[in-house]
Amino acid sequence: MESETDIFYKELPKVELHAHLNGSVSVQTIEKVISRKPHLNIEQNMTAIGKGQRRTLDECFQVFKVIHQLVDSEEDILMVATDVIKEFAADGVKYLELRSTPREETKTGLTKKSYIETVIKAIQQCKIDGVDIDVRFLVAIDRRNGTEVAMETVKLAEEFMLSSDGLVVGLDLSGDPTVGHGKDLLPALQKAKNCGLKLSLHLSEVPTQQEETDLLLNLPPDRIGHGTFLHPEVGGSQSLVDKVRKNNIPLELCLTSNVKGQTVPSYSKHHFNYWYQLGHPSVICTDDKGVFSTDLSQEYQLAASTFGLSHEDVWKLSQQAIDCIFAPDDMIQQLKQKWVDMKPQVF
Ligand code: 6MZ
Repeated sequence: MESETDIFYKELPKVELHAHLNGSVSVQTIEKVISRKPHLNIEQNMTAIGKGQRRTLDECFQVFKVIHQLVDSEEDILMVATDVIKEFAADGVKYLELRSTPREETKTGLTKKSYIETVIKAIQQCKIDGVDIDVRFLVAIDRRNGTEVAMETVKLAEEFMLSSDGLVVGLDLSGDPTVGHGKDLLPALQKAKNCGLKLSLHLSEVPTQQEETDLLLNLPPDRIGHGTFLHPEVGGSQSLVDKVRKNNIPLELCLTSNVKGQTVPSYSKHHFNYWYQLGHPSVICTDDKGVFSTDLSQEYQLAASTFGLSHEDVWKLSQQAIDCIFAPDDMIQQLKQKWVDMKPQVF
């Protein structure tokens, strides 16, 4: 049975800004995909990390490879994206920025272009079906694919930004942080910024990225994913923190992802506290709700119980996330009105 507290977090209107499409696939949807492809011999427990379990970050990246094997056609992507959007809506998310790395698969005829088109189709279909959520899309660059692919991805993202009725709003840089170097991707990221794409970059997800982070912060990005090792207490530096603060760059913070992926030793040691205490814009996100077996309500609840936030504090936190979205001002105003309309009389 759901307690009153659970209900508060479910009903809390929320903004989700850091969600990788293939990491967000639920058990139910994975089972549907598996049943279509029994020959792959993939079982559901190979695609998710359950309660209390931990993996190395490297093992997490192996999980994505399994999911990519399963989700490899337009039909799969349409189903997965539609289900993910509906699940976020059912969890009380009112605005979602979904991100995904376009892939091509010769055997199914999937191309990078049709990949993006299919995600857009899912977003449009959910709107037509009256699902209570606004969704935007960030095209992702997987850092391991290097300079040329990054440049191609930016070109595609730019094309879609101009042709998707405002649904494609930005670019994400993600992928295994121990592979590749941001300096090789800098020209592509600069080009993206110059053509008006918003940038959300995974920065300092592991401790060895100081130099890369320093370089990429000069762009500067519009938001930072994780930023786990930015601050001096964990081997970062005051100058990195100062750069982030000077440009007021919001952080996307994913508690369970970092704990299960073992880049953070426990919830209570999560860097949410550091940035929250500074009053720096910090947005609670899920990262990969399917792989890490979580949802956004649960992430807010965990942040609150770990760091002693009141319901009113939590409300403010979810409301402040609106200012960090990549969609233009009219969407910001609509969301702000929604929060006013939904605000409880008492907390
Ligand atoms: C970095 C991550 C990630 O793009 O196929 N991804 N990149 N750090 C993380 N922390 C755990 N979680 C997910 O979704 C899966 C892809 O998202 C990125 C990886 O590139 C992964 O392959 P899409 O929809």
